[in-house]
Amino acid sequence: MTHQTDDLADYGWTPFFQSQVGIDEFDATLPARVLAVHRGGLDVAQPAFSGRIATLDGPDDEDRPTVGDWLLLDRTTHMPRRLLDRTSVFKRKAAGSDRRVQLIAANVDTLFVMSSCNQDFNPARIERYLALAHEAEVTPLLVLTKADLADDVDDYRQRASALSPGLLIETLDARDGHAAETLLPWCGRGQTVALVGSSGVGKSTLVNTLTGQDVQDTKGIREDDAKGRHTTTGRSMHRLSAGGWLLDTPGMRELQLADVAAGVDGVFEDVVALTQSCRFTDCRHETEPGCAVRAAIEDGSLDPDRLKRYRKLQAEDAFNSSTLAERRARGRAFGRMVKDVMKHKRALSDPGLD
Ligand SMILES: Nc1nc2c(ncn2[C@@H]2O[C@H](COP(=O)(O)OP(=O)(O)OP(=O)(O)O)[C@@H](O)[C@H]2O)c(=O)[nH]1
Ligand SMILES: [Mg+2]
Ligand SMILES: [Zn+2]
Repeated sequence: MTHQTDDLADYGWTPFFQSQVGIDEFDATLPARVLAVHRGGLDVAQPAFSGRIATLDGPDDEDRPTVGDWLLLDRTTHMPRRLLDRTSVFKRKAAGSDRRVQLIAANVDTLFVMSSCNQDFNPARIERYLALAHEAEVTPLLVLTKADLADDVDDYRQRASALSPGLLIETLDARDGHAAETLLPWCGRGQTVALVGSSGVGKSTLVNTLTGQDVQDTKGIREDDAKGRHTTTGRSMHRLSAGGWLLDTPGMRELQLADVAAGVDGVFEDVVALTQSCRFTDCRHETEPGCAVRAAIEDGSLDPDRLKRYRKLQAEDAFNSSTLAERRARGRAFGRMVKDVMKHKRALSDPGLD
């Protein structure tokens, strides 16, 4: 058994997952990681078995497996038996009018938020991605590409570090093999990364550098994705030279804000802290007396543009969440979610449980 869990670690298996499986169940099943989701089934892999298996249905959108998930398979039939709790999950509102939740990726450890050291550098976009990372409970790493083309890389670094307290930032040339060394702490054995960033920042270039292969086109040409339908023939998870996994799906590239209130507040901790010092708890930071937010703008400690971006994200989130909330009220998803969050919080605050 020790031997098996050791090999499983190559795929990202950790004590977090092991702790969810009793000894008897562990003997009767095979844990396997979902590498790709297709209409007719799931591609899974683990040390002794890999292949296409039937999908696993669940009562709620969030109970269905997505890329990166861990499943327990029947040892003989390889039918999926159970989906394990996730350390993190990216989701968005599904296309179409009924606004269901669509899962994009699970069990990602680090999100590479990519931007370039040129005119593409856009604080609003970076903050949006950081909010997504916070909401998914994934550690963001800001990767600033094209450092080789910039006159003053430190200037970009400084502007970026103002976006989120304690934000991790790396600057690199995505084409250069040294990029793999720079990113090694996040790409080692069993670690899972995903990346986001606008067209041309060097995502495909970095994927090729980190995998040591030409797995993706880097011509900067948009792939032809007819509305809502994706002809993804490739795998969704790539093995990295350093031993980790890179999760790359069309969904990851199209992530939008959906129900990310906590994520937005996480990125704008400084603004949130200010709002808590306003004299009125329902302060709109407009003409109210004793407004700490306006005071901070006046004394120069808060960038008014940052406040604007915060409000825009909040408004966008309020719109998205209201429809999700309606859906949740109908289903039993909400109770489950609360339970999951509480469980996760407990696990985080008490490492002894893991
Ligand atoms: N000088 C320099 N060029 C880079 C760097 N990263 C990427 N490029 C170039 O920028 C162009 C676009 O890179 P891609 O990797 O295709 O960008 P992408 O993010 O995958 O773009 P989309 O697939 O359109 O989303 C290519 O010509 C790369 O060679 C870098 O760090 N430095
Ligand atoms: Mg690309
Ligand atoms: Zn105020």
